[in-house]
Amino acid sequence: MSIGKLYDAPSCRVTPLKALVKHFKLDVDIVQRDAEFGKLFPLKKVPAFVAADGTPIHEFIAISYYLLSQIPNNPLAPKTKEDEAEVLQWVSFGNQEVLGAAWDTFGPLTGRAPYNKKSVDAASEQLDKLIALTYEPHLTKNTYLVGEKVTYADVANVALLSRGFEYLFDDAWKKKYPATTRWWLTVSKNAVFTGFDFPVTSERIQYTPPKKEETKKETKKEAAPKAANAEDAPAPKKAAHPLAALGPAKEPIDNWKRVYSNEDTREKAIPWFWEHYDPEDYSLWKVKYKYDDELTLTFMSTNLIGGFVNRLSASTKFMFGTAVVYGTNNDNGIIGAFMIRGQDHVAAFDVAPDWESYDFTKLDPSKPEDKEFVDNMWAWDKPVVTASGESKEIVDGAVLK
Ligand SMILES: N[C@@H](CCC(=O)N[C@@H](CS)C(=O)NCC(=O)O)C(=O)O
Repeated sequence: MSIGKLYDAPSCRVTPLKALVKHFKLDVDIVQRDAEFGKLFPLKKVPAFVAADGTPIHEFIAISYYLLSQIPNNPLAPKTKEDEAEVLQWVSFGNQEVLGAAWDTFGPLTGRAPYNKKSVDAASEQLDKLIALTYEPHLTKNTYLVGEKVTYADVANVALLSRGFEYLFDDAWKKKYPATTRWWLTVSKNAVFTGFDFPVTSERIQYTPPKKEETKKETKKEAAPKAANAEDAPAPKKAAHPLAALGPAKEPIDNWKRVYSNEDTREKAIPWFWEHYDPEDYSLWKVKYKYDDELTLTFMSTNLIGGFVNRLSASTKFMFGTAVVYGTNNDNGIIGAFMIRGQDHVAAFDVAPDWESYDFTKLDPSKPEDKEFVDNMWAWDKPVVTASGESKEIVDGAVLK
């Protein structure tokens, strides 16, 4: 009978566990996540391990120690109690501090988490600071993290740092941290990692605009042949849009769209918006999907709002807005904020055949909570707080511009 089963996943926390299983030929089944996974591990996070007696164990460090305890005459074992504490120290440090800062940097840069330049820059600085103050001085004087030989401290930390070498640490970085680089390159080739591939980049991954920016660009392309002020553009061949009867607004909506496209949302665009917002010419609306309960995978919800925004294109000249998907697979919702020309939301939204799938609530920006809602929707950098008070991260969004 096997010792247990380890759920497989492309996660740098799972890699060292799989390495232990394979290198030390532990009798562990490495399995794909199944229906039982969600029942035993309701947070649905990996690593996750089920011992032979059925005990479910989560947390990278706990599973590591369980597997290490199964290796007879473990050559990775530290020699003294002090070394043992140091191994635990480095494993905990790598798992929490280092991977935390690394994820907050590479997650958004690789499109796996929402991008916010300030947060990414801060996380990247923090990652470098951790390395500069810990690994680099230590490894300048020592070959390995603990004692004179490879321990699990090295195995775990090399894996936990692997996304840094894969996406972030360019050649200049490697020159700046030669001891960390030397140690990482050496240990990543250690026999314990036989069969594992650790990609090494020479250039730092660059931020590629998320869908929000792409939507902005696409709309810009469409708008290009029109006059600079779209509201003054000649009427299209199709029947005039009812909102065209309102005539030009005092502050053309395109000015705002330009600021939103080109400036940092929180720092520049939002303050500009409130300085120029004219509640006589425009109104603001909270737009909420009626059937959140029926949403399943977040990417499907993202497709849904992308489609909604596309179908609103006949009203593009008269409105601006963002809609976001928040939450996780099988537990997500859709909400957005839109500014429209005039006060009649039906005229703006009923160009989209699915507009009745949404609830529309007029916002009053003289109320701080409504104003903050608009800010949060347009910046989409903060979690959405649901009616029941739960805070849920934004996964993706779409901009109508
Ligand atoms: N404290 C946990 C963190 C586990 C964790 O965040 N795992 C990530 C992958 S490395 C995950 O499963 N994320 C998916 C999610 O948060 O839904 C540990 O140390 O094992």
